Amino acid sequence: MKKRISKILSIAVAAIMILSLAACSKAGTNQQPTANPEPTKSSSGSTKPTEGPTQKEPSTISVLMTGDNTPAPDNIVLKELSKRTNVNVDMIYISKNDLATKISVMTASDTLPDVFPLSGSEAIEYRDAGLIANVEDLLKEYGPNILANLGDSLKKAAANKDGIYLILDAKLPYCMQLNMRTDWLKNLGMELPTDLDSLYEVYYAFTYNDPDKDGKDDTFGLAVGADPGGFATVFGAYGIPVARNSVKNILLDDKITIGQKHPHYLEAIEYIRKLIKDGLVEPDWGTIPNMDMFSKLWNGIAGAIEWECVGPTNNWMPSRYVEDPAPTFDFPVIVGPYGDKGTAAAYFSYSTGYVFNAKCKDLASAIRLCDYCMTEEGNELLYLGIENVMYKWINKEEGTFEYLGEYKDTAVHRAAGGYCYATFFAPTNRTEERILNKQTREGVAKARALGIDYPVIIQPLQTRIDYGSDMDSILQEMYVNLLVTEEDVKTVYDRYIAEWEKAGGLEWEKEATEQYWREQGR
Ligand SMILES: [Ca+2]
Repeated sequence: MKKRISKILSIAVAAIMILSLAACSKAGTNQQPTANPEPTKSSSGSTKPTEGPTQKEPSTISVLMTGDNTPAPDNIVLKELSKRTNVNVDMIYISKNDLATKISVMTASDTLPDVFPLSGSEAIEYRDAGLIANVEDLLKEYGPNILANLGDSLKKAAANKDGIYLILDAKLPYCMQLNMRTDWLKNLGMELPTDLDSLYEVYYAFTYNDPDKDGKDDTFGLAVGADPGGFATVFGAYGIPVARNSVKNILLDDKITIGQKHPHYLEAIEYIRKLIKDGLVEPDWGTIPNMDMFSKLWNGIAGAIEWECVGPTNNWMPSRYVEDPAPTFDFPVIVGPYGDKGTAAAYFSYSTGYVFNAKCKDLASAIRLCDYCMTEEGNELLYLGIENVMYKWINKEEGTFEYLGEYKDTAVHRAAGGYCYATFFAPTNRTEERILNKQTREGVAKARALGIDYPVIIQPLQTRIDYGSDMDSILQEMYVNLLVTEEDVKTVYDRYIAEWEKAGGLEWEKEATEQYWREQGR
């Protein structure tokens, strides 16, 4: 894939070089912008005088972004955005599946828009080909909100070693956490668990002590599947950073390795084995699809789930739950035997974002536009729409609002431009999080505050490209087998780790460690 893109790009760059050479020889001048440009011919052919700064007409800035909606081309949200920023926004909105092709075609035909999304490795190629702008100096003047949101993180992107080319997505992921039914705890006269022993006692009581008081043996402790993320809090109690679908890397004696090699990994495994053996968790955990796993929580069968709390206490609340009244939840913090707690920390993605076309005629306006989108006010416009026309706040502090009139219809709201552009230069404190209910917002903050730090390697590693999928499937198979094996757990573990090391793991550890310390400046 990477090779293919490089090839397309090098062809495109060659084509552009030929085109620009032709243009130069024809015009007899170079095309570098100057501080005080002479009157130039616009594309329509009319000659426009240079305007003074006070009466400057708004520039048109073209933007490419992806989404799953179908906003009307000239909708009121874009018009409002243009008005507020004094920039005419020319939005090209396409399906995510079409992005790679669209960028390739636009690159080849030299029609890239002023602002467009690129992955980190593509950004390096485009930077080296001279296609995207270094906006480091302009950001200081026109991008205060971008800098306030992303700050030092910008320099961590591999494309930004000698300038700032790639503006990262300011979104922070949600962290995994334990969501536990407090109405069941109340029925049982129990408190929120605080350590692994009291957690076991709660799961035991949720399974065997009729927490829903219906006289039937019809419940268990935890809704969970085969993803280690379903026990992220247990791993975290042993200091191992685990997120949804990923056990993170760790630093062990200054060397990068997998979280599965953490010295307390098998202790966490033994604890989980006991929960399974004693029947306290989803019995079909090895094979159950996510939706079926969730439904055990929604139907009052499971009393807890490890998931980002945005699901259990906000998005699913109350409509997904069959009980009336709906269950109540809290987020217990489980401290392990060595004092560890939490789940894998939330970091910005260092490899996705937007870039500015090196040929953009008004980079200052392009950055001003994007910077406004990275304010709470700008993101409110792009998510909720125009205040008091499309929506109104009921209680802004509480994050409650209502859509107005025809905009109550989601299709009408999105056709008018509401929601569609909400991810474009969204700030970290984005509207999507600000309209979560209070308990969920507090839960999100609590989970992030308890994040377990782990080493991040920014540059893609060749050993991951070569052996990544083989290595990952060995580790996933190991996890499931460790939880069910009748053999000695350590023997099984050693066998799988040896297999992983042979399948590329040792090579990966070497490359990852070297690359990590290089990126840390050692
Ligand atoms: Ca029962």
